[in-house]
Amino acid sequence: MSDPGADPISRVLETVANAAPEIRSGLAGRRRKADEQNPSGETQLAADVWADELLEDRLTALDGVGQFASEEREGVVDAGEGYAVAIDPLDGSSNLKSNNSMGTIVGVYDDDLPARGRELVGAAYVLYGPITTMVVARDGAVTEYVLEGADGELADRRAVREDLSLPDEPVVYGFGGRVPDWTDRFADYAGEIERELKLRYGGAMIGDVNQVVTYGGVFGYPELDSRPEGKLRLQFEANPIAYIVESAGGASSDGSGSILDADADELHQRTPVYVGNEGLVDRLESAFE
Ligand code: AHM
Ligand code: MG
Repeated sequence: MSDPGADPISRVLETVANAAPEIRSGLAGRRRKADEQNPSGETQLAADVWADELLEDRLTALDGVGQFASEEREGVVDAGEGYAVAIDPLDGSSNLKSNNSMGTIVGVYDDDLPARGRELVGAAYVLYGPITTMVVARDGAVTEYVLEGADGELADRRAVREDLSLPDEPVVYGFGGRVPDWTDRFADYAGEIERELKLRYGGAMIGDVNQVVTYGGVFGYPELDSRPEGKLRLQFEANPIAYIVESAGGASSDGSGSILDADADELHQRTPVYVGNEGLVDRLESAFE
């Protein structure tokens, strides 16, 4: 997020940053269910639908954005010529009921969707925690900003961590899914990690990944016995997070290789996700061989 409006990728990232204070302040009145399901079959909240429409309006209006897609809508929206933008408008929105952290995720692909993570040219997440922060990866560098601003005003963005990289000594881990549903090979790996690191798990990937980015460690939403493909979606969640964590010197895996190398066959396809310090992700892959 350098020169305002300098290029389409910056414009996308700035648009998400500018929308963040407004999304945050609009959450309080939108905790009810929306009587609809998203394409993954999950019940949507009013906040999911509202944030999706707000970001669609703003992002499809930008020059240089050719496609828009979201976890909360079925198909790809054609927006003209340019980059493809994939978003998860409110990641971890089930945390809205209990008033815990949530996020917004954005990935900018230089290819038509669905696309491989290697086609990403920028990605970011907003974390609605006690303060609103945004972690942006571009050109191999990761920056954390604090976002402040009132509704309808441009957000004030202050860089608080530049050239962010995962600490060498990992401290925390967080694994999703119900333990009885974990595969044996993942349960064996998790058992080792539990003896080494401290549990930090809040049920919103952005909150949990930000713990890993801050303290070092590993986050996983693993393959499950009932659902070998896990829960998280490749285009909207896994690829952007893998891009950010790898840009911060960490690693990502779907169990066999970097998430960024996974073939993208369907817009809403799911994938197991493991991200964190390289040594911990390597161990996961070795345990799966
Ligand atoms: P969402 O984007 O529909 O909110 O779902 C994604 C979230 C992730 O943030 C989190 O890691 C995971 O779902 C938790 O799932 P569960 O509550 O099923 O354990
Ligand atoms: Mg999500």
